[in-house]
Formats: sequence, structure tokens, C-alpha cells
Amino acid sequence: MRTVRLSWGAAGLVAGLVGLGVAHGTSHYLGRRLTPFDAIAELVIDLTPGSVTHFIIERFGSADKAFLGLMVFLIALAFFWGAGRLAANGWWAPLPLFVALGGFGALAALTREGATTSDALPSVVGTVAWIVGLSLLTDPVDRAVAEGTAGGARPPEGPAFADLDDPTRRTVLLRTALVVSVGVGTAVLGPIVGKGRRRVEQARRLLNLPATRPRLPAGVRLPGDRIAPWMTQNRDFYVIDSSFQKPAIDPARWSLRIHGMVEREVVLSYQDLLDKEVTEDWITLNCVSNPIGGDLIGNAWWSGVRIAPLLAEAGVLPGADAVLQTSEDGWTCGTPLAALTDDRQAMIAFGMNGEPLPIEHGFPARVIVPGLYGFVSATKWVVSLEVTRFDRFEAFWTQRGWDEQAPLRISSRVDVPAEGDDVPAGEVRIGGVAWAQHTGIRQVEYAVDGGPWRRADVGGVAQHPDGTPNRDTWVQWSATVDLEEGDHEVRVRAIGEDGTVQSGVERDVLPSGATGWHTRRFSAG
Ligand SMILES: Nc1nc2c(c(=O)[nH]1)N[C@H]1C(S)=C(S)[C@@H](COP(=O)(O)O)O[C@H]1N2
Ligand SMILES: [Mo]
Repeated sequence: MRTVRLSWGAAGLVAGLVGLGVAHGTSHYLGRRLTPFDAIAELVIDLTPGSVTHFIIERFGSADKAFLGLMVFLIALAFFWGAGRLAANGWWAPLPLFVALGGFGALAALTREGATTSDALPSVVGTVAWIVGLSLLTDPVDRAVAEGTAGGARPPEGPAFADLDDPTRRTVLLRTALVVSVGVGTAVLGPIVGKGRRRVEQARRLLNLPATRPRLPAGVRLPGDRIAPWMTQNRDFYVIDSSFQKPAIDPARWSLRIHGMVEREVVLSYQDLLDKEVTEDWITLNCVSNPIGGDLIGNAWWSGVRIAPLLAEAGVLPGADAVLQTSEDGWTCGTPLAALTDDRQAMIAFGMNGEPLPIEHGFPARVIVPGLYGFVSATKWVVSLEVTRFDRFEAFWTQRGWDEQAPLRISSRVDVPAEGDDVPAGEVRIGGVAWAQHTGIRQVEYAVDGGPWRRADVGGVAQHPDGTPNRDTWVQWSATVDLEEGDHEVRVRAIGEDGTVQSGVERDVLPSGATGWHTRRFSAG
């Protein structure tokens, strides 16, 4: 029979998880955006070099945060286990680990944007719960050893369960149950009674916005399934940002400040924003980190207020060429002033596909600028627009090795057939999407098995509110090809309204967006 041991390491894990649960519950109760765990993860994001981030985004896409969370969690588990093992020498022995992890959590929380001293509280409370939990679990065994009822000395891996006398065993089990209930209870109750994200979700659901429901424009959809839908549903829209926990902002507390090189500062409350003239349009947003063939792109119906008149109200001073945008969580980006003042539909958006912006996508308000990558334009949870000059600041991603101004690259993707698909030989329908926002797509071409480029059918374009053609969205493309049995490949390239032909040179997403032709390999039989 295997000996069941009261392992110090396992006791350490239980106590550590309880500490984590208590820290989690406390920060939710206090309505903090970040638990100590989240704060550590975000600090890691801040300190990670751009090349590593880009590798992770390329590998994991919108699941990058899950990957990071798992890494931080595994490291925390190692600390918990280690503390348990050290506790074999006395409750004080793991002190350096308590201080290191608890202190790191507090420090991470304190260095986040807009942090106050109370942000350290969840780490402190969690660490105390960890220490108390661990000594509660190990102390009965300590005493049993001292009283000689645990069958000899205190073994480093923990005493065998069978060697303990009944009262000690009972105490251990009872205490485990108690400690675990406190951890789980706090973790579950904190968010319920607290004033964090749940409240904001409620406020969001109750909003009645001056936004209309999207109506799919005629002709934008080509026949044939499995091409990405022309309109991307909110739940399918990619999520990319540097925040480990999304800011949950009560609209009643939100305001946007337009300042810097302006004649007069403008401050808008959420209600002020809704009271302005509303504009709505279809705009495709994509990420500079989108690899060739990737899905960090989506097309939505945005409702908001145009930025140009807001800047005019503030009165931009001569010499300015940029707007430095800042989000509630301290992310920044630099946008060319001209893209916000020309006649495009650059807006402070409050609605996405006819609904209040989802929290993930920037509730209560974000910026959307047609024709620019997200990292230089599309600030979620936006709170400040500072009119300035590019030579006076360096924004978040530029500090991490990306270009200061990365003009959007024309690109295209094959959606059908899927990579490695088996399709019946004969007539095969192929298709996908192509984009060159604010320039427009003139033509899409495909080549089968390295043959000549041929023209594909291209879906219709939407119209702006004023009736002019909308070049700010992607288009669908498709074609029917005749294929013999065997292996095949199809590739695609787009040609812009300005005559630019999508480059076949394969270039990485860093520092200014990927280039190359997307190719799909499949077989017909
Ligand atoms: N506050 C904030 N806004 C942000 C970012 C961010 O990290 N923080 N990332 C930007 C980037 S790189 C992109 S591609 C878009 C993505 O917007 P989405 O998540 O709504 O698709 O948001 C932009 N806005
Ligand atoms: Mo991005």
C-alpha cells in the first residue's frame, strides 16, 4: 500500500491558493481593476521586450493573456510549494518567500497607472492569509512531532498520515476544510458584494444609446459559405491590448479631456458625448501584429461622435502634428493630427454593432480612425487626447520597437478552402477577404498552383452616411476554379484603388506590419 503523506509541499499549495483567493476577493470587494495576480501579469507585459510580445501574439493571438496568466500561475504555484517545504523548519522559515511574492504583488499594484496606496491592500491581506493558512495546516503536525505521536522526527517530505494519532488527523482535516472555505468564500463573495466590473456590466446593460442597429449593405456578401462574415459580431471581434484585466469604468465617472496645443481645453462627460451629433459607419479595424493569413481584423458598425469638430472646438494651435491618446489604464498611442481633422469618419465611438461598446472593446468610449492600425489610433477606455508634436513623446508600442507611424498595408486572405482541406475535384469555390482601409480595393487576384494571376469577383462596398462609397472596410472576394485530383495551392493578392499591388515579399509584423501573399494548401479528390 502507498503511504499517504501529509506533504508539506501540498499544504503549501493549499495555503498559497487560499492566499490568492483572499487577495482576489479583497481586490474585487474594493472595486480595484487588478488583483495582485493581474498586476504582476501586467507588470510582466510592461517589462517584456516588444519582440517577445510580438512572438507571443503571433503564436497565441487573442489567447496571449491566457498564456501569460498560466505562466504567472505556475510560478506562483512554485512559490507556494516551496513555502510549504520550508515550513517544515518552522512557520517563519518561508518568510523570504512570503515577503518576495507578497511584496512583488503589492509593488506591481502600486506601480500601475492611477494606483493609490490602497492598491497594496489585497496583496497584504492575501499574504497574511497565506501565512496564517500555512501555519494552521502545519502546526498540528508540529505539535504531534513534539509530543512524539507522529512516529519520530519531522520528516522533510511530511509525516505519513497513518503515523498520526486520531486527534491530530482530525485537527488537520478540520483546519484544511476551514482554510479552504475561507479562501473560496472570499474569492466568490468579494466580486458579488464588491463594486467592480459586475456593477459596470449592469450600468452598461441599462444604457439606451443614440445608436442604430447595423443593417448589412446590399451586395457586400458574396455567395459561398465559410468566408469570414462581412460584419464581425462583437463576440467574434478580436481583442488585443496590454491590459491583463480590462478597465471597468462607470460611465458616470468617465470623462475625456482634450488638451495640449489648443486654445481652450475641452472636457466631455459621457452625457456630453451622447448629446453631440452622432455619426455611424462601417469601419474595419486591424492589428499591426496580424500575421499574413491571421485573424486580428474585424469589421463593425460603429456609433460615436466625430473627432474633427471636437478638435475644432478646442482650437488646435499651429505647429501641432500629432495627438497623444491615453487610456484609463495608461496605454498610449500617437495619431497623426491630419487623420483626425480630415474628412474621414474618425470618431470617439460609444457603440459597436448597435450595442454599447463591450468592456473588452473599450467601454464606455474608444477611438476609431479609418485607415490606421489599432496601435496608432484605436485607444480603448480613452480618457485623454493631447494635441502635441511627434518629436515630443514616444508612445507605448514605439517604446517597444514598433514604428512611430505605420501606414496601413494593403492585404488579403484566403478563407476557403481551409489549410489541408479535402475538397471534391471539379469546380471548387475559393474566397476570402481583402482590405486597404481608406484607400479601397480595386481588384483581387488569385493564382492556383503557381499559375497566372486571375481576377476574382469582389463584393460590393458600403456607403457613408452622405452616400459616397465607403473605402474604410474590407471586401469579400471569391472565384470558381476547376481542379483535377491531387494537391493544390491557392494564393491571393489585392490591388488598391491607388494602384498599389500587395507585395509578395515576406516580411514580419514587427516593426510596421507583415507583407507577403497568403497561400493555402489543400487537396482535391
Ligand atoms: N487602452 C488600450 N487601447 C488599445 C490597445 C491597448 O493595448 N490598450 N491596443 C490597441 C491595438 S494594438 C489594437 S489592434 C486595437 C484592438 O482593438 P480591439 O481589441 O477592440 O479589437 O486596440 C488598440 N487600443
Ligand atoms: Mo494592434
